[in-house]
Amino acid sequence: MHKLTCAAAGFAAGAIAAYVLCKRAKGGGFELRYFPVMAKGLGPVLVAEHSGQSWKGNKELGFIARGGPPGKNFADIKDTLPFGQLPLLTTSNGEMIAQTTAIVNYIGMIAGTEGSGLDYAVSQMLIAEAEDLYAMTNKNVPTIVAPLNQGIKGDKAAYDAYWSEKLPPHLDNLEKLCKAGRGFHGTSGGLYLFSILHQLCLIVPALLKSRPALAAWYDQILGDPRTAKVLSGESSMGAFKQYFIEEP
Ligand SMILES: N[C@@H](CCC(=O)N[C@@H](CS)C(=O)NCC(=O)O)C(=O)O
Repeated sequence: MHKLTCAAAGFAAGAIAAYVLCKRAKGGGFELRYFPVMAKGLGPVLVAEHSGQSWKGNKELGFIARGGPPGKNFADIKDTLPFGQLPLLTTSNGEMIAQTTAIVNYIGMIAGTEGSGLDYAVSQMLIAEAEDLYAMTNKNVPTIVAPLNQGIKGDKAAYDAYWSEKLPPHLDNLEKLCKAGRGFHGTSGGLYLFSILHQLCLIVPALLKSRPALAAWYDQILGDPRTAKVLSGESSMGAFKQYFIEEP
C-alpha cells in the first residue's frame, strides 16, 4: 500500500512537472534548466544571453536541480525529458529541446546568431570541436564530483598526457582556423567553444598564451558585458560552479 502511495505520488510529481514545463514557457521567450555547474550549461546560457532573445533560467524559474520544490527539481522532471538529462530548453510553445548542441543551434537559429555563409560553417565546426574537447576533458580531468581513477576517468598519467600531448594539437588547429578566417566572432558556435575553453583556462590560466589569435578572440568574448553577467551569476540562470578542476 505504501509502495503504491509512493508510486502514485511519483506519478503525480512527474505529471505536475510535465504540465509546468509545458505551460511556463508559453508567456514568450524560452526557458533553460541545468545543474548549477558550468559543464554543459555555460554554453547554452552564454548563447542565450548574447542572443538578445527573451529567456528565463534556473534562478528566475525557481528551478533547483537537486532538492528544489516539487516539479522544480531534476528528479521530478527527469522522466519527462527527451533523453532524461539536462540541459533542457523549453520553447514558448512548451516543446522540450535537449542535447546541448541542439539547444545552441536552436537559439542561434531563432536569434540569427548562427552566422551565414562561411561564418555558419565555421560556427558549426566550432560546435563539433567543442564537443570533442568536452569529451576528451571529461575522460581525463577530474570534476567536483568525479576524481581521477573513477568511472570513465583516466589516471594521473592520462591527466598529464591530456595537457601536454592531447590538448595542444587541438588548440594549434583552432589558432590556425581563427587566424586564417575572419575570426570566430560571437556566433553561437563560437560562444559554445568559448564555454569549454573558459573551463580549461580556469585550470590553466596561461593555456592560450602562445596562440595569439585565439587568445585575442577569447579575451574579447570574456570582456563582453553579457559574458560578465553570466559568469558573475547575475543572469537569469544564477550562479555556476566550476566543474572541471586541477588534479589535486
Ligand atoms: N549529450 C548530452 C549529455 C547531457 C548530460 O550528460 N547531462 C548530464 C549532466 S552534464 C545529466 O543530465 N546527468 C544526470 C543524469 O544523467 O541523470 C548533451 O550534450 O546535452
